[in-house]
Amino acid sequence: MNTTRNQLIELLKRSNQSFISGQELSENLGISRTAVWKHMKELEKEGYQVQAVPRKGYRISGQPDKLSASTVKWGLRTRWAGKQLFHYPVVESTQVIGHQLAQKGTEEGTVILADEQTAGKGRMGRRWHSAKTEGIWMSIILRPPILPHKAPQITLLTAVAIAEAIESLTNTTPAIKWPNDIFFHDRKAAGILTEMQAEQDEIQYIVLGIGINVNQSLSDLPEDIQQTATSIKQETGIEWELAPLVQQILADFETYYGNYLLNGFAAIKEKWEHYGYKIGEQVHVSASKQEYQAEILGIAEDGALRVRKLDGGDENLYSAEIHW
Ligand code: BT5
Repeated sequence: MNTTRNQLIELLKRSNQSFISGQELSENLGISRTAVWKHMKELEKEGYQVQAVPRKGYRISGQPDKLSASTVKWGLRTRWAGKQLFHYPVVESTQVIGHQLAQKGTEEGTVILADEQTAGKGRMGRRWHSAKTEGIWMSIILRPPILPHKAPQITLLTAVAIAEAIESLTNTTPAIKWPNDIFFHDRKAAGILTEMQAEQDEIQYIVLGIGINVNQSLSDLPEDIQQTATSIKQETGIEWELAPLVQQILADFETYYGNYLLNGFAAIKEKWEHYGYKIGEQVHVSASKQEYQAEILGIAEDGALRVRKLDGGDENLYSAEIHW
């Protein structure tokens, strides 16, 4: 989104419901009054209700409920997450765009959003179903000053931020299934994909992918995941606007990520365990060619999954699939 539009949105947001004159906007933005008028027309095309009253100026009296760079910016309360934001109607995958931008040096916190992905990616070459306007399909570019082997901790703290954001907005409590899934009642509603470009002891960048099913009915989901997936709408019985959810996730993410960089992962462990799925229960573990039944104990201070095997032996898992 271009910077003039960003600034215009900031000014309109600040003036809240009162009018702001074309003159004031033009002076603040350093553009002509005709250019201001053109920007207001663009906002109108995006679905904003713009009131233009002679001698008073402009006022926004209504916002569209669809996702766009402007609607996300409008209520965004972050310092850096999503300050630069790109929105596309259709992409192959927001991850692909994230990598392209990150390689060009794009700043940390840049967000890529899409209404629809034609080749949404899961982990290990799996597909992520990302139908049009029914969910949040988003990638965030990060440049954390941490060692590459710690990158999985970013997945875990992101899961906490998503769980908290969903809970605070929708009043339903999700669970986090280690390492990267958000669940409701044994069904997956969201997944996280953390892709990294790194050298031996330095992360160049991370493209953090977040996929959340929001407004899908069961029949909107492809048949192969109808028994295993859900959406926030299916859990709450109502449709949700996407922009406020994106804003809340970015705000919570910014807090957890900032806290993590300052204080390390141990500070997040307790929060994670609060949402942790199947803690204290028996699950099936597939880990590096080993398969066994184990009880989930929680996570370690470095984010490893702590399990107790049936023979009593404890293990800390860094890479494994959990089934039940
Ligand atoms: C994930 O992989 O859960 C990571 C998903 C990340 C998606 C986001 S969307 C924005 C960004 N751009 C991308 O291209 N990707 C990221 P994994 O744990 O491997 O789970 C994949 C499995 O989840 C699939 O094999 C299906 O079984 C199931 N699945 C696919 N689409 C789903 C959906 N919409 N809802 C629930 N389950 C789904």
